[in-house]
Amino acid sequence: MSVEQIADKLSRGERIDAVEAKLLWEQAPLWLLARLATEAKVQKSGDKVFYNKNFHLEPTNVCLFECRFCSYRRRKGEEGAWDYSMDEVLAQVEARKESGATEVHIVGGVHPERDIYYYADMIRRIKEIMPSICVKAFTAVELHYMIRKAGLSIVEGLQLLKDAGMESIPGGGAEIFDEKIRAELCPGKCSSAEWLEMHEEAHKLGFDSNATMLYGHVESIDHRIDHLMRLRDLQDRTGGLNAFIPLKFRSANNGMESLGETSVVDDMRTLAMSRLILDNVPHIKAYWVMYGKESAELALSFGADDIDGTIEDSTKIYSMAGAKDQRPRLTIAEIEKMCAAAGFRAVERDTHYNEL
Ligand code: V47
Ligand code: SF4
Repeated sequence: MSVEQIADKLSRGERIDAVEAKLLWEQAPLWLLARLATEAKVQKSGDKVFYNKNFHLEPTNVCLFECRFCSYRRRKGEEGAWDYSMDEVLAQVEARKESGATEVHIVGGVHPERDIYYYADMIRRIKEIMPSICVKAFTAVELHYMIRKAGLSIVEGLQLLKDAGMESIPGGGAEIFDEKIRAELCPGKCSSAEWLEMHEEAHKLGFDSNATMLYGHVESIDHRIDHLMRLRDLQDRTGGLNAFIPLKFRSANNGMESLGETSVVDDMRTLAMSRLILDNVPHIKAYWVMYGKESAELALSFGADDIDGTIEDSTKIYSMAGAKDQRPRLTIAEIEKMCAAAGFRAVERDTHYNEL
């Protein structure tokens, strides 16, 4: 099959397989990927690019895992470690009470002394302060640890958090599903099968979720395609994924610094290919905090239809890994300008992609 034949297939709305995806990824000119991904994006979301008013809560960066790509985690008591008390976390929510935020994204290190009951209590108390806020919380890695520690089944653990007020699950912790690469990057963390199972069970219980892929380190194009195919299969089974978010490896201050970073061209090809392979995932997110604002704007011409949110200087994962914005924040006017510059219209959404 030729690049032209695969392009025709996509333009007819047909699904491509792993062999076709590889040929396209490696051989299609950049302009063609931009055109095909934009066609697929417009098919799903027309001229809209979604954003939300959100902030992150990162209760701690103390983590018992030692992912080699992570610039964020610290050991307890180590310089640069933080471990906010419940009151300190709630004070951060209190301070944002009048901000108009519709989503709080809670994520952090896997703290050995915290448990699911503590986090369920945290969610309940956040909802008391901001009753209408949507709690999108805990990567499958954090969930797996806290649920197993409590001796609960996945369904029991997720139900407990749902009863506390959690509505959605963020996409982190997926890294790369290939078992060999995963073992190299983040030994000891929940396996690929466990990550996928967590999301599948969550979807069955009525949560929606996102998925990510950490790329641009030691993986190959085959590993990226394998990752995307496993997500496409999950989505065929459940339909519960809202958005896919490719995460570019940022190399500062971590154990893989010597690898450097992949090019913007690679970033755009990866975005476009994600859109083309994941024909059943409605949204592809260009997470501007990780790319930087300029690349995020460019990403809108390569199939992305979401740029995450205003953030309000509330996350440190990427500033600690070398991202340009050390205090990440976007105003609505900036978001509207970015979208207009790419020829699209900014639309505010909630976590579940209802338009506001
Ligand atoms: O799982 C950690 C990644 C993830 C680095 O669901 C790194 O809406 C690049 O998943 N270089 C957490 N990436 C962040 C995440 C996320 C972010 C924004 C929105 C959503 C969503 C999810 O960050 C981790 C890991 O894959 N990460 N270190 C690094 N040096
Ligand atoms: Fe811990 Fe997450 Fe960093 Fe891994 S990526 S070391 S799980 S904080």
